Amino acid sequence: VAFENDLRRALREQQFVLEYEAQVDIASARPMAAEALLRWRHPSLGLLRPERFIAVAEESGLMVPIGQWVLEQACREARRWQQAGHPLTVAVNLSPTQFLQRNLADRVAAALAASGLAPELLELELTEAVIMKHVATAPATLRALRALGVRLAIDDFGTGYTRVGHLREYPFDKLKIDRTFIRDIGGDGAAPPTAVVAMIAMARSLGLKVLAEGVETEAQLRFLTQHGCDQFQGHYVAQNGMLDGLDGLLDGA
Ligand code: G
Ligand code: G
Ligand code: NA
Ligand code: MN
Repeated sequence: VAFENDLRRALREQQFVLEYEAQVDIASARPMAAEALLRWRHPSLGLLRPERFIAVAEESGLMVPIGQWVLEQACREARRWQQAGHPLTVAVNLSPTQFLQRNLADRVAAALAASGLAPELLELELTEAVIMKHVATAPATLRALRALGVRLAIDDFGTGYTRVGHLREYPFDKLKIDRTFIRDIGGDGAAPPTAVVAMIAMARSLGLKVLAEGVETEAQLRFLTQHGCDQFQGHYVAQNGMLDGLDGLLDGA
């Protein structure tokens, strides 16, 4: 397939870039972490988001080397933030095929070693779907990653069917509430966001930090604050000057 060859060339010719979305601590109103979001600077189509190419990358096996590049680049950039006096955690998304690699923990360790980044400053995001698809192997993989000292977050929470029992057994540090739930907070005639309240309560009872994705409005942030949410990310952050002081550090390269 031509498209697959384009992806191969993109990797070789370094056409991938990372953009960063800050994750803000609600209590201090300070950015504590940044999520790396993959983009393809396509020579003729412009900047492409992952939904345009991740399916083909996964099917062709190319998501493993692309994901490794993401890990290494994110660790390098986080190390640079630290050296600039801003020791933010960097959050990296792991794809299903990456999660299935037998030597995943070794690959992560290699990215840390190459960059000199402390493991505590790397957080790996796994979706509910990935974990549930591999319930048999997930616990061992998660434990191997956690043993490196990196943080683990469960992504897009609420969109899948994770059982609370599993959450209790798995060594997660953070639960990220999917933005589809946040969208409904404070809208006209919106149903009361009981699901959000329940997810925050559940995360706290399991000792997990809880982050809300896709926060865009003051009303949403107020609601989350009142209900004990720990962190948030979304367009609200940049639009309200909450990145002041980072001086373009998160612009990527
Ligand atoms: O915001 P954006 O359009 O970039 O994200 C679309 C989706 O792609 C999100 O679900 C996000 O988690 C995912 N994504 C972004 N970057 C990466 C990446 O480096 N690897 C993987 N596997 N998924 C990513
Ligand atoms: O959870 P995931 O990794 O899929 O989320 C990243 C996606 O969310 C990216 O596509 C990013 O561009 C998008 N995104 C980030 N902040 C916001 C926001 O405040 N509102 C909406 N609608 N999308 C957002
Ligand atoms: Na994510
Ligand atoms: Mn998500």
